[in-house]
Amino acid sequence: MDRTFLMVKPDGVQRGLVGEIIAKFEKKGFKMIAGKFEMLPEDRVFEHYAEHVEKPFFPGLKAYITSGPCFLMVWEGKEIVAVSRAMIGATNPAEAAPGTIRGDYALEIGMNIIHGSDSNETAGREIAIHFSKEELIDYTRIDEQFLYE
Ligand code: DAT
Ligand code: MG
Repeated sequence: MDRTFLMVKPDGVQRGLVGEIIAKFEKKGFKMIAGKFEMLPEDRVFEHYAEHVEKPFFPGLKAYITSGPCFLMVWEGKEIVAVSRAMIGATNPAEAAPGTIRGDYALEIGMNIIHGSDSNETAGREIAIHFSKEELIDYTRIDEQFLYE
């Protein structure tokens, strides 16, 4: 089954959106297999955003992402990487479609509420940065027989 790394960023936590965001993915039928609430340590910020470290917005991004606690999760389900990216919406909330998380709850690119991995390869990399194998819980959701044919 496909997996992805999702993280409610400090603005999402501060604005009380963690529960609502989890509910969206739960109701879709995806399964949370790991979750933790923490301040991101600096070394993991550099690893996580390796592709952006040299970009002009990185100092602001680093300050924002370490400004408060985040809620980090691993989720599992059919084609979850593409589907969760669609549910999250465009990087710039001003361009994100209504109905998406960023489209409904955010205004600015520098505070866009949630992170989601952008490919299966990225998901594997990001899960390994933030979670140990022991933290990923293998279990069956009781409604799986009505979600998968
Ligand atoms: P996404 O989070 O949609 O995968 P990304 O990987 O291109 O987007 O960028 C990571 C984060 O960096 C993004 O959520 C917000 C910030 N960011 C990206 N481009 C930016 C820009 N031009 N100005 C300010 N922040 C930016
Ligand atoms: Mg990205």
